Amino acid sequence: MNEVVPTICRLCIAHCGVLAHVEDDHGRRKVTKVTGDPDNPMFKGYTCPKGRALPELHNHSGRLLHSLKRQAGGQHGPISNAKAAGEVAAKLQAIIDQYGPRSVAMYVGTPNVGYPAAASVGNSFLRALDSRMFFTSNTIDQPGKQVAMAAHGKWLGGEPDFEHADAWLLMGANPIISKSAGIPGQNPAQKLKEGLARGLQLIVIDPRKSDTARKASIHLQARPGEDHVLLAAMLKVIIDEALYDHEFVASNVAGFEELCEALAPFTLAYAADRADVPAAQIEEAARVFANATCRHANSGTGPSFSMYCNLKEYLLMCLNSLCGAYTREGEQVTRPNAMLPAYTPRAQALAPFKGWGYGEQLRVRGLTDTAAGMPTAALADEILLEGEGQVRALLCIGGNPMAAWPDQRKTQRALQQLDLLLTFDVEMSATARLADYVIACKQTLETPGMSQSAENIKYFGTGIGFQAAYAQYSGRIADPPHDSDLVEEWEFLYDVAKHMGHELTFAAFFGFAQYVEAPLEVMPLSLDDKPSTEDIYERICANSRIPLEEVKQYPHGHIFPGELKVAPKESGCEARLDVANPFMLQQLEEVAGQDYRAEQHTPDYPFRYIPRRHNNFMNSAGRSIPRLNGGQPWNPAWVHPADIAELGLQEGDMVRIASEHDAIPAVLEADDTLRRGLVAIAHAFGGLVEEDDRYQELGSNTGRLIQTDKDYDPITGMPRMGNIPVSITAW
Ligand SMILES: Nc1nc2c(c(=O)[nH]1)N[C@H]1C(S)=C(S)[C@@H](COP(=O)(O)OP(=O)(O)OC[C@H]3O[C@@H](n4cnc5c(=O)[nH]c(N)nc54)[C@H](O)[C@@H]3O)O[C@H]1N2
Ligand SMILES: Nc1nc2c(c(=O)[nH]1)N[C@H]1C(S)=C(S)[C@@H](COP(=O)(O)OP(=O)(O)OC[C@H]3O[C@@H](n4cnc5c(=O)[nH]c(N)nc54)[C@H](O)[C@@H]3O)O[C@H]1N2
Ligand code: SF4
Ligand SMILES: [Mo]
Repeated sequence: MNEVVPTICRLCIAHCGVLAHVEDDHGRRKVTKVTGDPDNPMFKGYTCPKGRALPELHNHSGRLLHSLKRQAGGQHGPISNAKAAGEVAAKLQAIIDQYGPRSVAMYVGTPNVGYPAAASVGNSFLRALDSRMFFTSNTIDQPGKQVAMAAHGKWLGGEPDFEHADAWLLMGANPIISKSAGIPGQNPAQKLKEGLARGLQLIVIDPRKSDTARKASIHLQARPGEDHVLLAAMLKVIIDEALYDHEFVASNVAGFEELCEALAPFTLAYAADRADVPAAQIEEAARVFANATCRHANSGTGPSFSMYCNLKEYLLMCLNSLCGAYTREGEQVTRPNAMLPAYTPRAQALAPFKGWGYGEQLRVRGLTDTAAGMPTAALADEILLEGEGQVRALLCIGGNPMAAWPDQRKTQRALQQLDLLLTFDVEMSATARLADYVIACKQTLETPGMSQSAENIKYFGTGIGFQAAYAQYSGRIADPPHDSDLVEEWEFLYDVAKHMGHELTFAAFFGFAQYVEAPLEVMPLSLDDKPSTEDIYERICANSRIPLEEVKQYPHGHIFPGELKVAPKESGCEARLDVANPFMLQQLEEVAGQDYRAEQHTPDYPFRYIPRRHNNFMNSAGRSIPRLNGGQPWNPAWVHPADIAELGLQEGDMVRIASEHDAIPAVLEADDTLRRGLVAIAHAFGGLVEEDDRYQELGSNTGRLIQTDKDYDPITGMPRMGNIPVSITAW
């Protein structure tokens, strides 16, 4: 049975169509090699190192083959999934009986993009318990995108096609590596190359000459954290020089005059001094963007982490709206639906909507539910803070709080205090090591997959998704390892719900809370008749524009025909894109009033920590695979070579990186792509707090440098996770 089977890599949201080489392993289908699929019309043979390591990820010796339960002595011992489901049901019931439903919280992490049923059944499970404490990694990622969309509104014609653009602005995104921000993720390096060949002007704002910035026509290698100042100055140039789209603004934008007034302090000289880039460069970037005919501006995680995440995203939206940088009436829609329901994109605004201050209230920092979801940065406090409503049980679906949440020390204290910590994982993550139950899961190639999630991402404002009516479905192509007892996340929760006597109803959700393109499909999952994952996917796709059966006819994926043009504005539509949201303008005023020179001058902590991603790892996943870590399982601290020399240190030295809040060990590595005075470290590494001396095996946890309750966003609770003042000293 040696076969080459087309399937989908679901490690990241790009969802590349790949070929899996499957061999017979004593009656089990085992994946031995993954390569690009030249017959896939969207990806045309493209993969990345992580996708090619799928066989190792599925078969490595550290993979969990059985679920585990923490024993009395603290060690973990195996438990069957059937038994674990019964025990967990009883424990949850006891906790709810004693403390109420709010004491149970759920956290959903990044790998869920590969499992369309997991998060929706998870959400349904929590609602069945009557808890609203549902958190995701979104509020420690780019929550400003959804918050800003609520404040600004959204253009329902969508964004222009990168492949026809003559200018593009990327603020703190490195899509060549991340495949997840700002430009389409299907072989982004090739897409950029083609763009540059046709004369695309790429504008990048990044303190680092990243793989993407290296290709830029204009690279503003600014100080981190000053993106909103640069955007404000660019907007001011565009307004002062009357370069904006007068007709678009007159018919679709509200608040123009107030915005002009609020931008007054942000002169070129001010922005140039504050962000430390030449004024002429900011001016040129503004002119190039405004004068292009097909363009858009988008961002990634860098600016999101360095404070004012909502304001930065909001000003990006203002830039797009003043320039009318959208797909307009009669033009071809960039992201038509295939596995999502058919819809009519219109040349009109979706009016702003309430984006925060509603739903479940947190007990700390005045935080509430938001358009981006519940503030995850405050969940550790919700666990630690005693009193009514205290969280006592946490269920993690494919997430790793110990690696990813801000303030690792506090996170560990919180996780250790829980009455019940359950995590679904495929290996013994740092979080799993603290868990009462570690539920061992099937991996992507052992479950069916479909491209719908990668299509759905367009609603999150990340500028990615498929630029065509592309769809692919893959059945299960590998079997779980011999002698294993693995489940899918949704199935385990279904079994727990059944023990508790709760019927689950889950909603297939297309769009976002305030804007749903197709009627919500609410589907009961009968307790008497357990569906299969395939049944659930069929139901999720019940209203797909291209029926699932038809998608299945094309195992290598297919671009379905059917041009979709932006329809005219509905008669009577008065919705406008708001460029003068009071909260945002108040933040702009606050920024203008800051003593920025004092804030930038932190002599005790002379460096600034900034985040960046590593090509070979997907957050904390992949670190244990020699093929991916190349024998170096730690994450170095990248510093400019001149700074290393000035510190009297050398590459390879072990150093102490300290913020005002905490400190971590790290290994120095020279990187001359950085601005001077910065230290960049990839996130999601590290073991437990007490394991710093194992840094060469486990890496350094950047979350430790972050304080959650000092500098934080008042809406999403996201703390300063970048542009953190730090010092570097020999260990
Ligand atoms: N300091 C700092 N903090 C950050 C960031 C940063 O840049 N710097 N980035 C933030 C961002 S953008 C994000 S999205 C979050 C990420 O936050 P998380 O999503 O919580 O972190 P991951 O490391 O992606 O956690 C994934 C976990 O799922 C497990 N896993 C892998 N594959 C599977 C699978 O197939 N099934 C199951 N059940 N589990 C699986 C992995 O072993 C790992 O334990 O972190 C945020 N935190
Ligand atoms: N290979 C790989 N791919 C991934 C991931 C991974 O871990 N590895 N993680 C996935 C996840 S969860 C996400 S959210 C996406 C993220 O995707 P991206 O946002 O593209 O992530 P990064 O590659 O870290 O790029 C962030 C850039 O911001 C810059 N930067 C840092 N601080 C600032 C600042 O204050 N202002 C500006 N303008 N720039 C700044 C950094 O130098 C860096 O080049 O990637 C996804 N894809
Ligand atoms: S880009 Fe993402 S989906 Fe594509 S092969 Fe790499 S990890 Fe997999
Ligand atoms: Mo992320």
